[in-house]
Amino acid sequence: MNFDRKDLSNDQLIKLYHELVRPRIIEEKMLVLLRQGKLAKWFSGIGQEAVSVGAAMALHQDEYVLPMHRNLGIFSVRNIPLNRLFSQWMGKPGGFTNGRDRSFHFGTQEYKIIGMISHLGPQCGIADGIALGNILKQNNKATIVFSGDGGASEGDFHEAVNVAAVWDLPVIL
Ligand SMILES: Cc1ncc(C[n+]2csc(CCOP(=O)(O)OP(=O)(O)O)c2C)c(N)n1
Repeated sequence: MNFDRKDLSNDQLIKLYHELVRPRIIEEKMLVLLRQGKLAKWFSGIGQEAVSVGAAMALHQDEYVLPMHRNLGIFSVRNIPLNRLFSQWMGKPGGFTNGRDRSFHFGTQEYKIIGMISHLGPQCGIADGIALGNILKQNNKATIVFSGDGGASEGDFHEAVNVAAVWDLPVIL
């Protein structure tokens, strides 16, 4: 089979592969903990790793990402120490919400990740705001926001897409 490697070096391809495998290994561990009843819930992104990993790797570390519930690859590519991530998901101190909860709905300014808004749709508008802020500050940065089919049936989604287009915002959805 002819593999189209574009102009990527062996080192770049190996790095991409490692970044793809890392969230898969984390997920497999989380699914075991879920079945053992040690975890309340987990949203699997198995098979979708490349969506998050590719997006995160295309960005600079100081560009904001607004992930959804299946975007573990965003967190792993940003190199958040695993002990902090697992502490967060297990509701232990040392995570990002000091053990107050054990969900994916957390953000961290340190890693330029905005915590997911539970309601599908509204975080697209937040991405517009971040992108507008970057334009006003003349920062040449992109912003990535994730949304699924669920969000696409919400009015917030359509307003945000419209605003991004009308204001020519550097938002990737
Ligand atoms: C406005 C709103 N309605 C309903 C929900 C409940 N809810 C959470 S995730 C989800 C499904 C999301 O579907 P999709 O975006 O296609 O992603 P998937 O989970 O299928 O990967 C729903 C309906 C919600 N969070 N917000």
